[in-house]
Amino acid sequence: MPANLPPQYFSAEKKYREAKTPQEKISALEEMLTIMPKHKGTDKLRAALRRKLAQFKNALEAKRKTKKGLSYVIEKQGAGQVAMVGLPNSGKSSLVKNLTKATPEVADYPYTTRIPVPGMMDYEDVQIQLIDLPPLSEDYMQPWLGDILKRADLLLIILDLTHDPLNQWQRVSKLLGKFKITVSERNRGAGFFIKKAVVIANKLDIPETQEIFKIFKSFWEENLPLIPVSVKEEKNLDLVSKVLFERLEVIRVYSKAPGKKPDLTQPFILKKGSTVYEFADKVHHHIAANLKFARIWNTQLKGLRVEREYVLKDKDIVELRT
Ligand SMILES: Nc1nc2c(ncn2[C@@H]2O[C@H](COP(=O)(O)OP(=O)(O)OP(=O)(O)O)[C@@H](O)[C@H]2O)c(=O)[nH]1
Ligand SMILES: [Mg+2]
Repeated sequence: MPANLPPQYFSAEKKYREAKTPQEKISALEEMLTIMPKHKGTDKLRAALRRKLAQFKNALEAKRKTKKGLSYVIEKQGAGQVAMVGLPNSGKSSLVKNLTKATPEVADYPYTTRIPVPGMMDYEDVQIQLIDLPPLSEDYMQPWLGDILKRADLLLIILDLTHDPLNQWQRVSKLLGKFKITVSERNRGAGFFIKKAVVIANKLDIPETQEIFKIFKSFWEENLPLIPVSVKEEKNLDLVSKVLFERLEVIRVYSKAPGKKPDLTQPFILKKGSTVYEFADKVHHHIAANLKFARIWNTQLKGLRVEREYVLKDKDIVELRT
């Protein structure tokens, strides 16, 4: 299909060729992309230009980072923060778009996502924060990406079943290694950040990917959850939410005032293994300081009296007595 480019495009292209600094290159490339009509005939060219643009922006950002230490800090919200990790085009943005109200750009060319986009995913009566991120890649990676990944509670690694998933897994592991991050028990070098992870294999709706997944799974040696999904057809996405919640290793605890019904609308979120005392401290440090005992309700217990060291479980209802 012909590209049918307007004359303004060629003058922008001339600017690009004559540009000397990265800033000039970036603005010329952006101009070319704006002028270029969007249709099938220009898809390849647009992708190539975006790739160039990414390269220049990345170089510029790397420079800025060494000067000013540019980075993004995404404030944690909800039951935990989960960072999207994957090679270009694996479906990171599609997933965040599907599971949250956020609207990151989704496109069939690589390097679409340039900045972090957080969104909240509903899971039962809590919300989990997902952060869409630019891809991992051997060509160029945002220098601030490693900091966000290290700060997240959990990584969601997205592989694309249409492009040799085993090879992608190896590349992702190696690229995480560049930030001194590992998710594998089998690969724990000194000084590495060990992160929890869930792995999903996407695009299960495409023919033959079911067989590819079976083979991939037979080679899978990691002690990590591995879930085949189709974001497009919303296959297995409920399971992804459930496994993310489980891997965050948090519990929900509901408070109950003496003589009143429990408040089941807004659970407190605590780390797995938290005690009655830690719950009290989260409600109010004053209550923790004066805590005498507590009563617990759940599917088995009906108001059992427990001491402050008692370890709570997910969905416990707790009455704190001071
Ligand atoms: N068939 C199919 N296509 C999918 C699925 N999920 C995503 N895609 C397509 O894959 C392409 C890339 O999707 P994105 O969500 O933009 O991928 P990304 O990982 O965010 O890509 P970058 O931001 O470039 O790293 C788009 O054309 C999507 O429509 C899926 O489950 N099935
Ligand atoms: Mg994206």
